[in-house]
Amino acid sequence: MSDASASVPADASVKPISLSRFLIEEQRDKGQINADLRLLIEVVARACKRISIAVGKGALGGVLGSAGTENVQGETQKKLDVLSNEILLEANEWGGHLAALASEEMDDPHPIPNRYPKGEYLLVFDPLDGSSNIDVNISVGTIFSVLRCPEGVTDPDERAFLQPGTRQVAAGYAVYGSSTVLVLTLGDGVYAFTLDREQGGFVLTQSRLTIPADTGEFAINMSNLRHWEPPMRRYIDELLAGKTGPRGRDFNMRWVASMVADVHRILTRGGIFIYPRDLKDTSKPGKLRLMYEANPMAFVVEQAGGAATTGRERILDVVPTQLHQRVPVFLGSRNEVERATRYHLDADAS
Ligand code: FBP
Repeated sequence: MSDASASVPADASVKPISLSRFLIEEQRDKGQINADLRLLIEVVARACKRISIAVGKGALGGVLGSAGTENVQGETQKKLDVLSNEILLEANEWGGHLAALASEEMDDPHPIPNRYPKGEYLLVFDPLDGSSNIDVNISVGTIFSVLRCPEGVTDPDERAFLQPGTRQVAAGYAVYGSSTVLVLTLGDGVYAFTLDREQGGFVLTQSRLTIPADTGEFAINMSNLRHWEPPMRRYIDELLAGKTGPRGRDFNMRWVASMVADVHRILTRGGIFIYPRDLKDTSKPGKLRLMYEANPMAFVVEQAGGAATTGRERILDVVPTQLHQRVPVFLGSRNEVERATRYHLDADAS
């Protein structure tokens, strides 16, 4: 059973090729992607490298603290939220592979300026995930998802983005921690690339990451416990009861409060990450956003053999109704996600 003591050996079987070469081989040898998608991923990766440098500068770069503005969710924007958003917009709007972009930090989709050619893809992203950890030097990240622009749509608005997660053609995240790691799926497995700060490029370090089906580790913000639905309480109470309870074994808890960091740990050694619906604010079906947090992470997790649900249905099957809609999130080791989901469906059926 994977747990905190399990160390992850460097994957000696992986040939440390550059991200560029990996993508060219995915295009040329496997026909997994076309040239435009390859270029788009390269550009997103370069933008993440620039964000990694800005994050790494911390107080020296004058990027800590609040920007004094609010985003569409009513959240105070951090300077790095705004800067990361600008870096991703500037890098992606002129390349000719996008029809439009959308972001956690922008109310509406960003159209490609008429002076630039348009492409066939839509990019939606959370430019800086884990904002509450920026000023305290804990890992943060960038999460992205790529969709095709619907046929015949030349000026995509919000409706063009409202596609279920099963329609994603690529997704991933960059985590800015002790090292910067880019994790990517193109729909045929999950790959991790580490930023080589000397060479200035991403290098393949893990191939075909796989999440163990079982785990002894869970991640949830326990301070919301009193607001949870009964099946959620039951699931967590059983984990906390450990050996003395119906599960008959102990479970350990982790909560970084940066989804990218919690999910990266699960990609690396297993676990279950949960941000459930809570009754604190019944107008909100959850905290995390479907289009640029839940969907890309669910695609990555499923491609690594894990599972991802809302507690009631597969996240990738959810048909979006709004660009910034929220959903409950249960993802990670398949057997735990299926058990937690079963508890909710059983409760609904009873
Ligand atoms: P943003 O920082 O992009 O708004 O993301 C939301 C998030 O920070 C997740 O990364 C994280 O899992 C969660 O919220 C933490 O929530 P809480 O503050 O309730 O622990």
